Amino acid sequence: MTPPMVITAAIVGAETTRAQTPHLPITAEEIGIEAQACREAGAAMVHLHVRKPDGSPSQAPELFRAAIREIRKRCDILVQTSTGGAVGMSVDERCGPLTLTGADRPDMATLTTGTVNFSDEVFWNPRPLVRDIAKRIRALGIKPEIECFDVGMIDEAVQLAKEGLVDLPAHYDFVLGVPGALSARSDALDFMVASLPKGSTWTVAGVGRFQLAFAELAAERGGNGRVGLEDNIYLSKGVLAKGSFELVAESARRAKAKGREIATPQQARELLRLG
Ligand code: KMH
Ligand code: ZN
Repeated sequence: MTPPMVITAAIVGAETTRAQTPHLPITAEEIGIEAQACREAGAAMVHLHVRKPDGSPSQAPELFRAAIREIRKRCDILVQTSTGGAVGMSVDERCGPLTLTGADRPDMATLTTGTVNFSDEVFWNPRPLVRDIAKRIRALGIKPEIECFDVGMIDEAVQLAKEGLVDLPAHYDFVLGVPGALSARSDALDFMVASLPKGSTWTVAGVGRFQLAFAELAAERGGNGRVGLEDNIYLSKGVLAKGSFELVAESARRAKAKGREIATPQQARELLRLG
């Protein structure tokens, strides 16, 4: 039987600006309110970045702590913190949220396993840096989501498992449609899925106009979907989403139309083997 679909809401990101959409949450309270709305719309997890008060991206632990507290006081949604941050950040900066422990500890953290062109910039992930982040995620006792912008990043996760830095079966997120990287094509998604080690779980994050269509494809193929303002600000052509929650609601509606149940945070915890 096909398991319930885990919807992840990428509610902040590092690149989306308030000039592009007034609906982007920036303060801890705005992030908490948006996370709750996404939970009510069907999301089981938030993929979390944070911003300084001026809206610029940050990986500061105190900003993550404040946002996580605002989220957790409102709802039971799982919190996956970014270790990607924004292009150009140092590894220590990127790993800021991995210093949070106790009640503030994230449920998951991202781990990108290779370097990729990221629009006109480079998202820099050389192998020693990937191993450094993998060790810090492991030391915190949480599970990584392997961020794959191309298929070689799946193979690198297998290599990390051989080195004892990642456990298999792992959970992967395929980011498709970043300008300069692998485009959002259904055959690319199929190749990614076919390249996974047995027992893996996966999510797809389609960028821009591909977002909802790829969450729907994931629903059809038994996978999971990521939507939200980090990757796409439009609900339909020219119509801004009033928040990530509208994108979550639409992908939940489409998934249900394909016969998929929507996972609760507790079900997501079990399906993704978060412990
Ligand atoms: N902002 C991108 C450069 C992640 O969160 O792990 C990287 C990113 C991936 O968003
Ligand atoms: Zn991110």
